[in-house]
Amino acid sequence: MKVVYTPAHLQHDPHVEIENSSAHNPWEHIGRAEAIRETLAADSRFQFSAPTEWGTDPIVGVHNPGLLKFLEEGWQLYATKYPGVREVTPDFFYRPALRDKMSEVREPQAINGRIGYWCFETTTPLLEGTYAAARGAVDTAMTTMQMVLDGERAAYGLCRPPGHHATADLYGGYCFFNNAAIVAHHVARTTGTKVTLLDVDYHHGNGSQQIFYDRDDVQYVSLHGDPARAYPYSIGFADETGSGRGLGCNINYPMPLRADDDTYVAALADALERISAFGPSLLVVSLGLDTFITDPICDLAVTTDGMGRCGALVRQLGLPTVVLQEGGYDVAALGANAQSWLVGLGA
Ligand code: Q9C
Ligand code: ZN
Repeated sequence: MKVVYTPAHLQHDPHVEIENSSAHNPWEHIGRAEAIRETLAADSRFQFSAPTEWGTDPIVGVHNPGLLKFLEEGWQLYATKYPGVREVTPDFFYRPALRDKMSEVREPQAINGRIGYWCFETTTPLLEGTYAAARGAVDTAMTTMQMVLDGERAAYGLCRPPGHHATADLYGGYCFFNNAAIVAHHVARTTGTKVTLLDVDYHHGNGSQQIFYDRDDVQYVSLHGDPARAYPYSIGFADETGSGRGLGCNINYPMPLRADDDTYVAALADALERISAFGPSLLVVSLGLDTFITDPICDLAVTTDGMGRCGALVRQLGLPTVVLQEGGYDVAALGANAQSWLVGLGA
């Protein structure tokens, strides 16, 4: 199987994550992608290549150009105002209710206001190299997509930073640009065919759901920790089925605490029936490996063997498949889990 990887991700090297009211070592760090790269590079079933450059057009296909502009210039503006800063996190969040009963929300001018306008939470620091890394992840996703459009049955993009929490207008949840949504949108728009985005990350892909919620050309299907207990808390419930033309094209499977291989595979089998019924020409997979039994920040119980069963089930769909890396935080197990899932898919 072809794998797309770029060292550009090394430029997004956070040292601090503000989570659960504590500042600690980040769960999302460069070692994650390096661990996966090392395992796959040692396995002759995987062939690596570097991404080509796609520019910003695919990004503004799904994202507000204002978000792109902020991510490009925000760190520098902040560091000019606060010299010596390494990692930038909002101290103010622009919530629309602040202007309830007043005129429309507009982007603030001051840098502290701007960052709180484009970012929705505190665990996603913006660094000097973040923009270049996030652009590299989009290029990785788009290059993986092109391999599949050119005839590969499946290919894997080792994207970092991940993408599925980024909405059209907002970054957060370790995500800056929504790599998978950018690919799904690009394929649907340029080929005029239907696309399914299957999200198996532990966390609900709130960004992907938001981007496609009112569309009938991209189906979004997600298995994730029940938002009643799990991040992002406010979205990902089973009764969120889409709006307007998109009604019925959004399908959520909130999973119970400690769901094991059999429970997970049964839900995935149901999801794959819904995908077949939709009739897409291509599948994009948001591959989170944080459903793993010993993931340090999640609470499902999928094993390495279970990851392989999931890949094998997805293979049975018989669709051209673009697999893009999302989360996964048990670094010692990430390589084996990615390998198991991709070998199941048919590496
Ligand atoms: N107290 C991805 O897996 N932290 N993002 C949760 C819980 C953020 C996960 C806070 C988790 C984001 C791509
Ligand atoms: Zn996740």
